Amino acid sequence: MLAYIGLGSNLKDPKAQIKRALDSLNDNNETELINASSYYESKPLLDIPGPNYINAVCKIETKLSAISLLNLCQEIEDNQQRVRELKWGSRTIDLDILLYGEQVISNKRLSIPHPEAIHRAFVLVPLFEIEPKIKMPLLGPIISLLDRINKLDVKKL
Ligand code: PH2
Ligand code: MG
Ligand code: MG
Repeated sequence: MLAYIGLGSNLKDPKAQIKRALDSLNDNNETELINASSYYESKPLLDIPGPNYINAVCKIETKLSAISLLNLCQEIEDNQQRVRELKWGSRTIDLDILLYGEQVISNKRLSIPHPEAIHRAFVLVPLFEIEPKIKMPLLGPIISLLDRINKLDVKKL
């Protein structure tokens, strides 16, 4: 299955955190990293005080089910000492499953396509960089989603 994961960090050397998470995804026997976007810098959402974020999006090929992939993402977050505090608080690393094939999933732990992320420049812009022709389940072509947001919210590094 092809899947896309959004990565974000605004603490403890964010670029290194993202690199380490990408390496962990690739080191797993059931997943292979196919491609990763450039890094993008943006302010925290809703102007919540804190350092700027670095975000990226990657494409993986995986044998894992969606829920096992979520478990893997949370393991990687735990390994990088992520502390779960405030909903929108600063974090060392955040891995969000954006898309899992063309599946639409909605249960207590998982909503795919990721309901909020896909309206955010720091997700759409890097996703567009690696997959400009992608059509999102329920949502349509990425290009029309991009038209509706402010692309200047993110700066490519
Ligand atoms: N993630 C959040 C909250 N705010 N802001 C930016 N710019 N990038 C993020 O990844 C981000 C955020 C919670 O996951
Ligand atoms: Mg997130
Ligand atoms: Mg998350």
